[in-house]
Amino acid sequence: MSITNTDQSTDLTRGCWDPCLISGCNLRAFDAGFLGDLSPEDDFRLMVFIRRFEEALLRLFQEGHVNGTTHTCIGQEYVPVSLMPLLQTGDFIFSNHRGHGHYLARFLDPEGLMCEILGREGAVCQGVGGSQHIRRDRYFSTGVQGESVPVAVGAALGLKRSGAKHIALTFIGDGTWGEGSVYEALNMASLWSVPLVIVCENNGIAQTTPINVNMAGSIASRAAAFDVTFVRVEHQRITEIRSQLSEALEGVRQTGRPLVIEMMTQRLASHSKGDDTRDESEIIRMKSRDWFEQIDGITMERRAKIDHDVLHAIDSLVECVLAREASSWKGRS
Ligand SMILES: Cc1ncc(C[n+]2csc(CCOP(=O)(O)OP(=O)(O)O)c2C)c(N)n1
Ligand SMILES: [Mg+2]
Repeated sequence: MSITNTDQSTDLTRGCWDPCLISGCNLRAFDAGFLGDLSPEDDFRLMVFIRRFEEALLRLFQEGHVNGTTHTCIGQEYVPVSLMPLLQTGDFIFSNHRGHGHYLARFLDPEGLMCEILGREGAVCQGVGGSQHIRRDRYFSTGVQGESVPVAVGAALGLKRSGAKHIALTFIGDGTWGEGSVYEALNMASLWSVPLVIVCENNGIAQTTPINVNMAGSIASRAAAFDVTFVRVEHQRITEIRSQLSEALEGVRQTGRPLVIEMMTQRLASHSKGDDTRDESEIIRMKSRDWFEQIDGITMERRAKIDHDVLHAIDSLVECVLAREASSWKGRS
């Protein structure tokens, strides 16, 4: 099977990934317009999918199959899963080094992403981007902290000039508020009134540095200094997050004013691979608060069934991707 990514004119060789291997058979990439159709099971399935995909990546790294590095969003999966259905095809998304969940929730393309990270035929960016540097349609990721915010301001300015009611949304971490480019960008976004949304995934740590030793003041007061609206989300309940944020995002579309969203979250795995200096008791405490343990509205049996099916689908995906030839750069067409 061949899927043409029209915006990039990239022919992606496909064939490893069959969403129907997973119970419910309605795992799909998010796009605006079907928020009402989403059930707690749909959300759970996608979050479990992202988690198991990344756990497989960590194993593949250990086995020497991953080129470059990789960072997982284990613990934070609910952030993109809550947000993506609030976004539209015409919106820009700028992701960061911890971006697999952002990509999977946007496109549901585990095959293209895994091929990209492993450098195999079928890779979404022909294997030259790896884990951190993906471009597909209006989705971009970068491993350079703070790079995306000024670029997103430019995209937002373009949207404003075109008259489209779209937004440019960028995911950053709490530690990325240490980059000066973020402030230059916020200043211009506010002065120019452009539809920029910064989503800060505040997991309280930047690599091995806890937030209390790297940030004076607060993210709220930094947004206020630039006269930018600020919203904080303090829990992991997806439906409530969507109700809280849909109005705020609609406000950005209508007024064109920027917005900062702080999502209080937790990183359950190491920063990258095996580089966690946090105390074991802290990890245990965080795991007891993990969304996986707290999700409502799905029986234990259903959870186990979904998880089992997801694991099976991912095992098949890994086997199939590993059997592929190495990807090769064919240039831009
Ligand atoms: C400009 C720049 N400086 C340093 C790094 C190395 N680096 C990668 S991620 C990271 C910490 C990021 O912390 P945070 O913004 O809180 O995001 P998190 O990793 O917690 O998701 C650092 C220092 C980088 N990628 N880019
Ligand atoms: Mg952080």
